[in-house]
Amino acid sequence: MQDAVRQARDEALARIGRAEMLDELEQARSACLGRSGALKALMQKLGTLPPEERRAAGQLLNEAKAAIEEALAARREAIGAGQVRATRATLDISVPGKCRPIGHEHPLRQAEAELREVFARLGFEAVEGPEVELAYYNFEALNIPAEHPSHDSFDTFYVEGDVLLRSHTSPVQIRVMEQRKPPIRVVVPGRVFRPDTPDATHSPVFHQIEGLVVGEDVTFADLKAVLAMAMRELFGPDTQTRFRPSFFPFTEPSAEVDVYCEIGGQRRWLELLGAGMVHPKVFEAVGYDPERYTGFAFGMGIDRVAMLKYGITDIRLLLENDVRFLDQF
Ligand code: YSA
Repeated sequence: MQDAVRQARDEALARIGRAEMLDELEQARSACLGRSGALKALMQKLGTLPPEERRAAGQLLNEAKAAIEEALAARREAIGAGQVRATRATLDISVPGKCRPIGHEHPLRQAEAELREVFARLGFEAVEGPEVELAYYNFEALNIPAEHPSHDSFDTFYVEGDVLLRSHTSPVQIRVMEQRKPPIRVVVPGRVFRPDTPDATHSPVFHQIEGLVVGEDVTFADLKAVLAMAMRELFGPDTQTRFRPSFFPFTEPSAEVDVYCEIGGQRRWLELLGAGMVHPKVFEAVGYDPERYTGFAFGMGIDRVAMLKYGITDIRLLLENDVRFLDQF
């Protein structure tokens, strides 16, 4: 009897050890502890043994049952934790692999990167400046005196005193010229802020790329050539560009530049940038000799470039961060 118990126990433990799936484990359990299992049959036989043998065999049976139950619990845990490699049903090599979604650059960043590239090819170095700026750089040094009505066209969020959120990237012109001597050829991409009412082409937070070229005989013709070339690089060889006379206190003469394009199925001119020849007062503010140096500058809306490039009809879509929209670019 005792040999039969040991044999049943060893067989059960071996079978439990081989089980790789929960249903196999269940079969092992019922084959030994189930109603018609091996151990159950031996227990029933116990009553037929002479009393002197019965005690020892009973004890052995109890020990075998405890060992089997312990082995079952340990194996169940191992299968559940995935430590045992499932070799059947769960391994289906025809199931497609797990695809981790990879993000991509925001369309505004893509437009900015392309602008940096286009201007790099035209010989411009990219620099950056602070978003929180002093009124002196945003206004006074650019020949916009505090009491001057042109302040209004660059409506501003003030932080405190004469500290503000820059309303354009033009203050970086001053910072660059304070630090360097001509020749200068830089672009300055960055975020700017204005209390503009949001609509399809205006946002209170938007992006500009400033351009500044200073040298000994820089002319308006250079400005036109650089901008026309940049627009063709950005939007294709047939792109039409229009210069309209305008006014900026920091340029003389000044122009606004539009690009002819299709927006929402309609072809029309969209204003992309302001530009002009650097005003002599600006050179004086940074200690450059206005008799010796001339220069041109421009400030372009990056959000508007993204709208044109990607056919986006409303600027607000760019800043809502709706992945369903952004996924398309
Ligand atoms: C002009 C002469 C220079 O020598 C240098 C720069 C400039 C540009 C000047 N600093 C400026 O900010 N002009 S601007 O007010 O006309 O803005 C330039 C461009 O920014 C616009 O042409 C437009 O493309 C974009 N923009 C302006 N307000 C915007 C906006 N884009 C989105 N939302 C707004 N609220």
